[in-house]
Amino acid sequence: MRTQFTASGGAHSCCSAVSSSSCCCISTAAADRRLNALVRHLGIEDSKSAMADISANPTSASNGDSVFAHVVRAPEDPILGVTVAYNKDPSPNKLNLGVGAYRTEEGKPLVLNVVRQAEQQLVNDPSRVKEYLPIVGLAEFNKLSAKLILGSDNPAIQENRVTTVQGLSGTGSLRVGGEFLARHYHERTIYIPQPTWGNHPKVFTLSGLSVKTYRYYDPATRGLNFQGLLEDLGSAPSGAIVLLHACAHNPTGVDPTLEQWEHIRKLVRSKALLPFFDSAYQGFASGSLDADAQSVRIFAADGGECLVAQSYAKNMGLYGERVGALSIVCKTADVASRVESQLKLVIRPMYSNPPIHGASIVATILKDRNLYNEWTIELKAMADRIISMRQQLFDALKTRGTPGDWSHIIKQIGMFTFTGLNSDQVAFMTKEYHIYMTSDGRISMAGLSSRTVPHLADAIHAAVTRLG
Ligand code: KET
Repeated sequence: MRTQFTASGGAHSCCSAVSSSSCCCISTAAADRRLNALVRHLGIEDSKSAMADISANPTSASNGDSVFAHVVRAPEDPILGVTVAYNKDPSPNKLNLGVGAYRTEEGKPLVLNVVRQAEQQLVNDPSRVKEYLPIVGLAEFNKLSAKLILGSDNPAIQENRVTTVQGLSGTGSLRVGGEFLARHYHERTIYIPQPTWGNHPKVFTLSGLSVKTYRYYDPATRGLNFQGLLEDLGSAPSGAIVLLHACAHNPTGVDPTLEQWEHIRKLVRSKALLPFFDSAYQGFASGSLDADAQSVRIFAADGGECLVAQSYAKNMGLYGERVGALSIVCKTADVASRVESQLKLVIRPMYSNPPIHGASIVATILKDRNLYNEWTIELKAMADRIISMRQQLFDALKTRGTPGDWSHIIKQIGMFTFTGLNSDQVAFMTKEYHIYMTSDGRISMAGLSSRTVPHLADAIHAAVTRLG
């Protein structure tokens, strides 16, 4: 059958190069004829009244208001909202130390050279297509991601006991893991550190888990509250899920030592708790991908089960590409394949299947020895720049004689310093110095440069001396 839309003839002479369906000069009369033909085709007798019915009642509440009139304005996100406020500030001296996003010494976002090279390879390859990926994502990317975090010689990988699915960066991977656990794991409580990344409680609550906290940080020492952590996990119900930051704990910058990790592992295993690692900063804590994966690897090496959510936002600078992975280490290959089949049922109605570009960049880098080596060098340079910012800020505060012990700035690791500044001091620094940071006193060291350190040190000094 011919379609109704081509019934009235060929292209007009004015636009013979285009097909009749996209002709630029179809008259209103011709369009009406086609519409009428469609209405006849659909069996609607009186096209005018049918059309009148369609247009007479625009959707609205019974009083004529918007059906959404009752919707209250939500507050901005505590982290991403800092960038919203920063963007509105016209001051030339403004400084965004809110979101954890790497900046160069010039204060500019950085696209890694290896990422540019990988993208170039991808565009130059004419065999690449834009088909849907499978529900679990790019197979090669998944395999390489599991190896990156668990170690390429990890027996669990060799025994096919690990199932990995591509996720929408770290957040999406945590969410898929959370929803899988809520559906298929017997214990619905997840213990998260106090404090933790602000999105954790929301992600896990909306996944269907019940969120509790364990002590982690001691404000008095600005270090780990190891005793509190052991007590709280020790009194968690057997089987409870435990969220652990793989390295570079956000927001505190305080990690357990390897010895303490070993202690935690024994406790977790003896109580049959289920570890769920959030690895958003592999390579950012020490500059070494292997050193930063030690916590996860000691768990993955003991034969027990665990989950790991990985993000490539920070360590490959792929923030907006939303590339991540969720791995579940299982007891047997058979369990792993059944777990994977259920992960697909979580993913399919959520976003169907993940995007192809970012995962292809990561796979291109991870599988090529030269690109991989270059990546480790660029990653180390980012980590080193952050470490040097710590030293510079510490020195600047010492020079100013700012009251207090600021040694935690150089002791903490990763992207953030948990300064100990309170919300009033933060508000003062934003108002008077146009420095933007989260209200808990966390600053992103990656957003700082040699040029901006004096400005930040002046602001901290003023905040501490005036509002101390
Ligand atoms: N886990 C942790 C611990 C984390 O800090 C972040 C991001 C994520 C997961 C998720 O990152 P993703 O971009 O989904 O891979 N943290 C920074 C950005 C944010 O809040 O979204 C931050 O704390 O600034």
